[in-house]
Amino acid sequence: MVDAVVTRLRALAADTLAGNWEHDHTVPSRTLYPHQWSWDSAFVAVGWAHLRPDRAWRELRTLFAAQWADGRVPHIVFNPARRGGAYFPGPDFWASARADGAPAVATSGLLQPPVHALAAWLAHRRAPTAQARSALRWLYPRLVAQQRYLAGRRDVGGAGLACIVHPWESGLDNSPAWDLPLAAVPADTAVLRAYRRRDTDHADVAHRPTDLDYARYVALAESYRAHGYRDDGLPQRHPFLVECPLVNAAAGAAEHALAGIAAVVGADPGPHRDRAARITAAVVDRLYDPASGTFHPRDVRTGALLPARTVLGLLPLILPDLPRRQVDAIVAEARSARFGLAARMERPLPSHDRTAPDFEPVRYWRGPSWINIGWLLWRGLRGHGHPELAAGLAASMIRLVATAGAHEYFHPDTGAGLGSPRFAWTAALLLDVLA
Ligand code: 9YW
Repeated sequence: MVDAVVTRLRALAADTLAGNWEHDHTVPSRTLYPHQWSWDSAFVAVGWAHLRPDRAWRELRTLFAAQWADGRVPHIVFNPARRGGAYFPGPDFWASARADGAPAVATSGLLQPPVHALAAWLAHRRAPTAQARSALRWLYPRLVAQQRYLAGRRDVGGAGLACIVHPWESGLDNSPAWDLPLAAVPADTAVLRAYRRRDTDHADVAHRPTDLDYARYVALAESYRAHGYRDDGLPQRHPFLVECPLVNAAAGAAEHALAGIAAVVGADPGPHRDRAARITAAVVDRLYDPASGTFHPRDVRTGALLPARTVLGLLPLILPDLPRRQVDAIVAEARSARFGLAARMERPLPSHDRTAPDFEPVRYWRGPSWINIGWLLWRGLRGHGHPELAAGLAASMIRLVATAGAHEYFHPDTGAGLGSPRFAWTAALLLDVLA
């Protein structure tokens, strides 16, 4: 790539991250998302590590300072200076102060994919300074507690995988992956009369989840909140319980990262390696479908795999110890017309099977291309010996940002920028891809 383009992109990314920095964390977007989001912070830390490692560590420390007593890392930490401002559902809705074990600061009660140990490990590898070691010493027991929560209270299915209780926990809110289990959640858009959606103040309605989606999101969150966000008895009372390939692949990758971190902080890496192997085996055993040749979420309420072939199916590739058979299957799925991965990509990687009847090119996680997903797959391809495909994907991601800017997501045919125009993880992960 031409040096001038790389220099311009690095400057754009640095400027976007600096513009979204908010005293001790980075907001995903100044307009749409004015608080701290969990997995955004992990991606953002990977980017800050290239520019200002102090901010990478600050970002993670701020997030983990809001960890709950049971180990869960909340998916949103509300900035008290912004009060509820401009985001729904805000702190009054979540009412975390009323739940046992919640931190002093207001948070949501849900989680997001646990990509934080990986981010901390990458940040340390980039700049292994005394500051980084000290941050890792502080983070290590907290990252371990996060994993313990997932492997313990959230193992609702009893097979060694974590369950999500809400589509928001997958990070891919309105992915077609969730259509079937969501359809079973009783909800009526009338519930929204009590609230006001704020996302559609800032983004095109056609690019966002629908009102019916939101009614179900609210119903699920209210159901979890009604029991103080406790996880005992979920099968008897909670209408959405799913084992997600991304959340569990991230948990497995986290154990690999924790093995590395343990060695730095003087702890024993062995148990992390054992747990990593168990998670990978459970992901393959429970979520791989030999008939479709890809991974699917499993609905714990019905016991069935969910049939949609979304990009979630490709993400177990981030597991360093994924067996060769499943690696080959994912690569074949990614190279198929459904996702179009190639050493020279014609179009960006979509978030859903582009040949499916429910593929929607502008609606959020139902088709558009996202840089965080591309980055995860890019890492997986490099780790499993596919440098040409990884380079093709990287070139496609760089082209998107070079042409449209650091958008939240992109049109999967034209590459046009969609959603927030100055989005933190797009900037952060671009820096990593360019490095
Ligand atoms: C929402 C902040 C978050 C991401 C999620 C994404 C979206 C919040 O924004 O959820 O209100 O729609 O789906 O992955 O963390 O960037």
